[in-house]
Amino acid sequence: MVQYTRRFRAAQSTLEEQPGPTVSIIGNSLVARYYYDNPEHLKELGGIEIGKYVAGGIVVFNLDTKQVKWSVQLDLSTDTGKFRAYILSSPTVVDLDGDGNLDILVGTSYGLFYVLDHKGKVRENFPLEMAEIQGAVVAADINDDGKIELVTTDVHGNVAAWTAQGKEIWETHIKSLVPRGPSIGDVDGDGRTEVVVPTLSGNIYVLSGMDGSVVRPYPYRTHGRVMNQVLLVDLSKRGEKKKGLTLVSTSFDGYLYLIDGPTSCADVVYIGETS
Ligand SMILES: [Ca+2]
Ligand SMILES: [Ca+2]
Ligand SMILES: [Ca+2]
Repeated sequence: MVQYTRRFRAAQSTLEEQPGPTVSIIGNSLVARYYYDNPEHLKELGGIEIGKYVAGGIVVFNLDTKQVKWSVQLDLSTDTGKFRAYILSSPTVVDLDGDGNLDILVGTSYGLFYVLDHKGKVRENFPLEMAEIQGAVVAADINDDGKIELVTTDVHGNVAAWTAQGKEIWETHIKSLVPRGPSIGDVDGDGRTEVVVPTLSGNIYVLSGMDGSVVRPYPYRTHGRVMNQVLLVDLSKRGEKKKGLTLVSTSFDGYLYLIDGPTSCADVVYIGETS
């Protein structure tokens, strides 16, 4: 069996709200060099340069006992190919089937969207294929039917909504790399939920949660890359009935944007930070 290098690209989320032992999940590429750092061990590989390989996986720690509960390997690739096995975002944890155990959702640079159960077993119908996924997977009721959907985004500007069982509900193409996961909320205050997507092009898209269509007057155009997840906040003052939410985002143009959800009119604050 081929062994390979794993490198940490750690992003971590802690399941503190869960009763019982605290568990931490890390989506990673983990440095397991210690074994092959020994030249004697390295010989077992028969001349393979393990530094050229990448593997991504999930490791679950019990923070009480400080021990690894389990780990599972997902993708394996070389470090030079078009699709590489990095995991660049935090896994999302949510109980998809209501059995009381959290499920783990993660997209990989290999372009695969995984849902694992609480023991690390890949759920039926997964992984699903997209282009390289950099943003976190979002789980929310985006079409207001009381059931949770899953939303994934990729570097080709594909935004896709899936049922918890992995059946595609809709897919929209917004023609720019999506570096972070979407935000979910009733942006315009009409009682229906929207999906807000940041892009490398500087456009912030608002999509209908029902069918993925672009909600006008969006996209909102900033003049630099939007590399953060967009924050959705209710800025209405106490007692005041304001419609919708405010979209808050930075951009690489140096401004902080506060965009009124229903009208897309923005207040901008120069913060001078362009990186
Ligand atoms: Ca579950
Ligand atoms: Ca739903
Ligand atoms: Ca709405």
